[in-house]
Amino acid sequence: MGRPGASPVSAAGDGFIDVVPTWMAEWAISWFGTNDKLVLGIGIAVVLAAAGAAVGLLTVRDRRTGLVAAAVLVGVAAFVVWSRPNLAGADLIPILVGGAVAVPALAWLAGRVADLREAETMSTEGGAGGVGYAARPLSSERDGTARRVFLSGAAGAVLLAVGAGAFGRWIGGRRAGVEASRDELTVDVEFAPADVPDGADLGVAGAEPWRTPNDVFYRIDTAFSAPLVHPDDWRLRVHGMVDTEIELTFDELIGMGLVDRWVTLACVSNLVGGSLIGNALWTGVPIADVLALAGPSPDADAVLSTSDDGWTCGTPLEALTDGRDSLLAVGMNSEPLPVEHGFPVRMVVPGLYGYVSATKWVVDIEVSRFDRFQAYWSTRGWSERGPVKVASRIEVPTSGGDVSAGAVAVAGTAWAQHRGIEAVEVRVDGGAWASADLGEVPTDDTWRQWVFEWNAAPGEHTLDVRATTGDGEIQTEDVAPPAPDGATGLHSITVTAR
Ligand SMILES: Nc1nc2c(c(=O)[nH]1)N[C@H]1C(S)=C(S)[C@@H](COP(=O)(O)O)O[C@H]1N2
Ligand SMILES: [Mo]
Repeated sequence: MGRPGASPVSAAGDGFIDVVPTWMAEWAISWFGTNDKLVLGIGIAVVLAAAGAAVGLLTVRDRRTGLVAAAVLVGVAAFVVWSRPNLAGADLIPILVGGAVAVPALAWLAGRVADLREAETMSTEGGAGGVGYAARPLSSERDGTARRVFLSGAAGAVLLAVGAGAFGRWIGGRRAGVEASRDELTVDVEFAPADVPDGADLGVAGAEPWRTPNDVFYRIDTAFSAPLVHPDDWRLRVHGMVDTEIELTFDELIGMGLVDRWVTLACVSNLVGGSLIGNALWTGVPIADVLALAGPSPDADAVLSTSDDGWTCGTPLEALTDGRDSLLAVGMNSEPLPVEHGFPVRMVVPGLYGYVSATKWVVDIEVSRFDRFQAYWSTRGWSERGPVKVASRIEVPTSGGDVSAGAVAVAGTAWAQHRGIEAVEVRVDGGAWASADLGEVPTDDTWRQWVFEWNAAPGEHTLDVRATTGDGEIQTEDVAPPAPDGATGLHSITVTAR
């Protein structure tokens, strides 16, 4: 299963994400949110450009050392790509083609620089030799020619390198065989319309919609470029502590029967009041049905799932078999899963943070025990289990903004997936908690909208919100950071009524 975009930048990005310290990855996620990869990409491009410039300077000073350094740089890039868990041999092609062009180009350029130097030396000598004015125009002409040759050569080399990179990618794409373009990545499934249930969306202007459109749904993963997996090539292997090991094709999977379920997905890295959360109608096959085909051992307590690009995730077996709507999803809001959200198949488990449940591009399910493995984020200090913590946020009015004194609609969302939200309360200027009105919800597995009619007196005010779960837990005021198992604390805003 080939991946596109095996440019040195995306390859370095993938490798970098694997070796970067957890705190840095988390910092990037919390500061840049979904744009963390863009920032990483720019950073890597800058580093590569700097390394290239350094090698260039080195070559000018000492040709042999510089060329060896250039070859080493190409070798390192090839190694980073090669060490990726989802290596396709074709991924190496752009780097090798790029290297094959770049090193000779560098050697040639170094030769032109030497000419330039020589020309400069001659013009200086001309002056020093006292031959006077006659020598000047001649040598500066020579100087100018050498410079023109060098500059056009350098420009040519840059073009050549870019062209070689593009050619390498194209060849790599052909070689990878499937290398499906995104348009080809579709599935033969009729999806039910994702109509928002009556009363779920309170429609307050400025509040988040109850159903999150796919194109604005938050995205978190360690894949610098999303794996492109063709449904015809997709297989799901179910093995480990089971009676019978099984392997399913895409058609076999969807042939087991599709259901549609609203589930709100949340990231453990979400900050209080943050937006790493979204709600969608997922279409898929109950994971319990697939597990039942294999027959999990009574000694098993966990499932280790793995994505096409080698990311791993540990989920309590119970959360997949206790009757909740845990799915192997193929659809999102009446469409095939977008590539970024796990096409063609991903896991969705109500009530657990994404890092312990929501494996995108899932290809392998191993029934196991928590004492036998550590998954991707657990090895980086995050909690082995990640049940979603109850949370609530204020979406309107905007913090720091102005409102007109009088009736103000304060609104937002609260969530405690799989336990549900029973109440939301708002507190103005540290006073008594007052109940908000709640939107309808189809199940306990989604977030719930709320609205509070506030009679704002002129002046500056602080508003806090808290939620109570279906099983009676009141959201704590205690402040905790996202690591290791989810942030807590109350979302608070300040507004000025005029
Ligand atoms: N293959 C893969 N699946 C993954 C991840 C990942 O890094 N790789 N990240 C997980 C995390 S941390 C979250 S919060 C959810 C986010 O899903 P989304 O990007 O569709 O919103 O995907 C989960 N599934
Ligand atoms: Mo996450």
